Amino acid sequence: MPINTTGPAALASRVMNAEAAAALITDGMTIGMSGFTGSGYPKAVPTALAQRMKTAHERGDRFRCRIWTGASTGPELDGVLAQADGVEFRLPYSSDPVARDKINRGEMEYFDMHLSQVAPMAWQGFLGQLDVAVIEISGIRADGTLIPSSSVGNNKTWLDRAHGVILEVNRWQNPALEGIHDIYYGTALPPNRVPIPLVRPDDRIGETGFRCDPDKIMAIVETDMPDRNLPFSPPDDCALAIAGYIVDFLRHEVSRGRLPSSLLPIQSGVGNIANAVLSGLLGSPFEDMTAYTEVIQDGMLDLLRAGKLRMASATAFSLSPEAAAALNRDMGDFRDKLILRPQEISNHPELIRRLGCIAMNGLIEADIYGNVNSTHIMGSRVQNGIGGSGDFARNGFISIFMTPSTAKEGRISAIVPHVPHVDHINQDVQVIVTEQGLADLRGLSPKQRAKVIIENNAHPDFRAALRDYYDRALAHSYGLQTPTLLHEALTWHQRFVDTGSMHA
Ligand code: 0RQ
Repeated sequence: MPINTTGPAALASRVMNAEAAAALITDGMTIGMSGFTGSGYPKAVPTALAQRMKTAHERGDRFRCRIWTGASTGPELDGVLAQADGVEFRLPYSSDPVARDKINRGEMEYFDMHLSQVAPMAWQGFLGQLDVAVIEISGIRADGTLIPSSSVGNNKTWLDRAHGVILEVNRWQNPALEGIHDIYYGTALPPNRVPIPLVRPDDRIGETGFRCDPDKIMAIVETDMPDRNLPFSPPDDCALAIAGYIVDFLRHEVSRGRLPSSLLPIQSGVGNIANAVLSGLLGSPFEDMTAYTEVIQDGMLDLLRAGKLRMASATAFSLSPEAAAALNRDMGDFRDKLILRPQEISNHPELIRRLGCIAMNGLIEADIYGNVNSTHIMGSRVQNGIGGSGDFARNGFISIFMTPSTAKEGRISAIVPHVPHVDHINQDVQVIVTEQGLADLRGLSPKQRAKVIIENNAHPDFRAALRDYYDRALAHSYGLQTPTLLHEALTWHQRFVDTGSMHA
């Protein structure tokens, strides 16, 4: 397909290959890259940069950079840079296995933060200066505006804040993407901040492209490389059971008049269970639904195709390779039903609260009082990051968390006396669902929550031990608002570290 680079003629002189563009980046720079899940991230320049870093290291020279993105990216960005030992500092979210190991070995600093806060904090000056933006786009218009790619993330902010800009124009991206983006330029710093004029998920409040000062553009690299997201596994019995409980719960809320029959805009987190819940909604009675969320997964396209979902607003696509190919083929049918926005808008607390999103996110473990750990294994090893889960959980109409009741072939209980790391405090957690059942925690005190979580969520293999802990905590705790045996609460995890199992 012809590449759309009809931009100002002066830009023609800045077209170069990835190696030449990567040579503009030097040791110690802070680089803002595009990318949100495996979509819209630059692919050629980070790979060439990693090669330069490796060569410098072989010579005994230091070459490490600070990397900011929208969220996780693909192997040609996070993977290659981590392998080259080229990342000194990373924000705001990463799920790359090589980077994860480096972070957990203490070889890479990682600032895991709410995704809605990245752009504001960059503007507030809290994150330091940004040297270069490396942004994948799908074209340059004659007026010099940039046509975004398959994710928006923080690109607007990186283009505005960086001293220099390197563009990757990816011809693999479908030209029909043009027009689906909504880039809002009305954000400002306090005391000049004003309400964001979005009152429905399908409102368009911005422009279809990025503005970019042409004088800042240092390089334009043409690429033809696919986005790379992970395939989804077909939902297993556990995911189907969780999806079933959630659909039943939503039906119940509609029958009690607490939700309209089209529900409220849904937000769905990452992973196979979230995707299974979306599949569960296919067979549900709800019609004319909308989504105001972070990523558009396979399940959302199925809901759109079936006519159950009217439209979806997000900041990125997060599609399996098959679904990405199908979307590329059928983009014409979908483009009026999809909007991609900057992540400070897709995840904005003001908008999530106004729209009343139904937040559905995964967790690693929850405690019997409803505090949730989404990020750390055994309290210290980071898995991915908080991502957008905190933005939606705190501000949503209902905040639902879901997980299998056990991990590691049943050796670990996902329900524990006390989470050793807290991402979502119990006040932000209204419903917890496992394949064992659903715990509706709304309006319950800590002691009432403990009973419901143990009986409805915990796996039967761990229920007796949790009841026993809770009974002894009732008898011996310092106070009885949230009964806790301080030492024993954390030895659950130590037991796994010592013996490979949480079973007594
Ligand atoms: O480890 O890969 O070594 O086997 O954690 O667990 O079961 O594959 O779970 O893919 O659904 O992810 C919370 C991580 C769940 C995800 C989390 C081990 C388990 C496995 C992964 P292995 P699964 P999922 C907005 C929403 C935060 C961001 C977010 C996440 C690995 O949902 O990153 O919500 N959420 N974003 O074995 C020890 C336990 C465990 C455990 C799981 N209790 N103890 N290990 N594991 N539970 C979207 C965005 O922000 C982009």
